[in-house]
Amino acid sequence: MWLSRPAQLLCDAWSPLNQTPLSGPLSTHMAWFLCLCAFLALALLAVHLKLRLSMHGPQEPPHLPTLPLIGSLMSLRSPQPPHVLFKGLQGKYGQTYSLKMGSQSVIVVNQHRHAREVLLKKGKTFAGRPRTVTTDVLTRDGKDIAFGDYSATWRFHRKIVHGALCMFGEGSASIEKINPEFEAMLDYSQGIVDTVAKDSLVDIFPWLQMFPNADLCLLKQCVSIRDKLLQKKYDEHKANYSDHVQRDLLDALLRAKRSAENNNTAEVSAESVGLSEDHLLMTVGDIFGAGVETTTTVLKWAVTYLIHHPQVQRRIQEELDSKVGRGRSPQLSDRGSLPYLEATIREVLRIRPVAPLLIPHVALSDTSIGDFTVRKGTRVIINLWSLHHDEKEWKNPELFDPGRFLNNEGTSLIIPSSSYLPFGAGVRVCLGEALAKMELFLFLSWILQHFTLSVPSGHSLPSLEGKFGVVLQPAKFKVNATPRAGSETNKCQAC
Ligand code: 3QZ
Repeated sequence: MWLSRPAQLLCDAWSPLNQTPLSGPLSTHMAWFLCLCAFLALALLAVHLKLRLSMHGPQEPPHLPTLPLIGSLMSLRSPQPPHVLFKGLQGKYGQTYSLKMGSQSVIVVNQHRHAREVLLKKGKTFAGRPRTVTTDVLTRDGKDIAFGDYSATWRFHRKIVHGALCMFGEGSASIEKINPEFEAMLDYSQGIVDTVAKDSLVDIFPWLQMFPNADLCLLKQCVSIRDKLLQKKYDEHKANYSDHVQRDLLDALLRAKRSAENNNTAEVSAESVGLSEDHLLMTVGDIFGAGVETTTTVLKWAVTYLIHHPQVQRRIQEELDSKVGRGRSPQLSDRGSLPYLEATIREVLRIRPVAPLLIPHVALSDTSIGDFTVRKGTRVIINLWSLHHDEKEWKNPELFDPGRFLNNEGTSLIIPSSSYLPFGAGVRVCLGEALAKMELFLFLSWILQHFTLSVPSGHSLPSLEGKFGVVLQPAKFKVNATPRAGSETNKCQAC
């Protein structure tokens, strides 16, 4: 049918050149032409079929070179941190490509349309988590919320924590004094961040556990310190538990555990399987860990950028002076009237996302991303770094400019691109988003109301390069906090 058409057309086009009747050597010419035409038609068919397949049919994403056993490790050796390397590989392989870590298939997504498909449209299909050696050590084989795989238990668990966080979010809980326990926490927590879930070799090749491994050793030490603290808190809470008072998250979890155990309805008792002591401890560990590491990291990045951009600092202070004044501390109710501060927080979360690769997802069944087929069990890494630094979505992405989150008049907040997901999205979206935004606002507004931040003389500006891990941390730096005129606080130097 359609095959004969192009051949026909081609022959017609050529025939005026053959004025003589078909005889002798000319007929051999004609035969050659026909052959040529047939060949061309076949070639066209092949190209057409290939195009059709690549446009509509199922197809594997472009693949990095792979060797048996080690997978794509050779292409991934680089002085750059993984999120930057993955962004760069787009040039050669396209925005969504696959690779192998050992024998494990991994798809890397560098653009927001595919990211939204994975997290939102097919959120449940991609709600799984991989099990790795380090996260198994940290979470007693995935009994927490952040690294635990998708299941009925996980859903139930998450619902309780979500409810508890909402309840304690706004104002009711007080920030405790810094005590030695808290300092110990900061200490072990850093050890965990340095070693867990960064796709180190032992996560790719679990058999490497047989050999001595300094990182894994440090992780186990830190986890055992953490476990003692968690167990102590758990025992205290259990001893003082009362059905009538709920002081904190652990009280809420204990209450849910008890009511699930006392309740015999089929639904609840099936779900209550998940509320073991281990689950509660691991969840509290998650919340402690996330609470400590994420907010401090964002604050450090905010201070870094404010030192680099004194004009941004000045503008926030002017906004604070005119909307809040000096007589009282800023409150959550001031958030609506301080758009420039809010825009600055958004810009910090864009330019240095806390988790530049989020936490890997796993496909729970055979599915697809865009036109690419995805096999059950494939890991999917959303490269938030690429989304937040996409040149097509952000003008001058490496430039720190809070103004991009404001309308032209600078009076109200906007989200200028859909390529912005600092807290992830969908089924596994960050549980602490609201809490984090409140904390960041309160800390930053208070600091800038009282102090002006700058580099101590003789020091250079802090580095903007982060240290990659499960959170992207800035390197250590020194900062001067100078009390603002009219502020009675003494000059102090912090690290
Ligand atoms: C940014 C690893 C990964 O995705 O003591 O907030 C316990 C467990 C060290 C939870 C890092 C879950 C810090 C930030 C969601 C994110 C510690 C933990 C884990 C902490 C968070 C971590 C994570 C998260």
